[in-house]
Amino acid sequence: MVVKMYGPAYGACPQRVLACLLELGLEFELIPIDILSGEHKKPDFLLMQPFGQVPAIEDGDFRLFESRAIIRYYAAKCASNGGINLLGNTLEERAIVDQWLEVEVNNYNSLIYTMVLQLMVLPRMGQAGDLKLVEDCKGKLEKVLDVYEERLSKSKYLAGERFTIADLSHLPNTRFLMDEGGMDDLIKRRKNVHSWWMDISSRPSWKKVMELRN
Ligand SMILES: N[C@@H](CCC(=O)N[C@@H](CS)C(=O)NCC(=O)O)C(=O)O
Repeated sequence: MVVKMYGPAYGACPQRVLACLLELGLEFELIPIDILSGEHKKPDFLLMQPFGQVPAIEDGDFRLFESRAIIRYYAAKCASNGGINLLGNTLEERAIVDQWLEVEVNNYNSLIYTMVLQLMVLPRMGQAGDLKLVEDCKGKLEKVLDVYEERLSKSKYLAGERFTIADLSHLPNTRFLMDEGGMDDLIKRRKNVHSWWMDISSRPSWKKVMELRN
């Protein structure tokens, strides 16, 4: 069954799902949703994602939204079928993956989401972003990244020695810091975080996501 993946390939949350599908070698059809024209708020799409956000997937009769729920689902499905394992093998290994996925949502994404809103989204809507708030988030992100630096001095990837969905989930927002956000110094000043970024962003799956974006 070909997975239908709804969302623009330039969106951070759709990119998380695309990276996962590509990493797992799953066949999919990308169905572009034009968020700039408000297609994600139209009744047809609200049947897929009642909050009017991207991404959402359709896999036969099965529908799912929330990018991290989608990557957890496909990672678990593939691992249980004996395919590529982007989770741990034991309950404890999987719990560590979950722990870092939660850190990504609560400690990392929450700050970067605010910065993207202030620096990119509001100006595009003709409103001035709050640069003081951006500086505040940047200061908090320094502390979060200090924790990452320490963690990555002890293991190659966040959840251990193997690449997992915990690392994968960080790709879209870290790319924002490195490219559009002009905050690459936050990553480059930290040796272990920088090596980790160079490693995970050079995976063929992520390179393909970057190609799809264009
Ligand atoms: N927690 C959701 C967040 C989805 C989300 O914020 N998507 C953004 C694009 S990355 C979106 O749809 N923005 C348009 C809007 O919220 O109206 C997920 O991970 O899927």
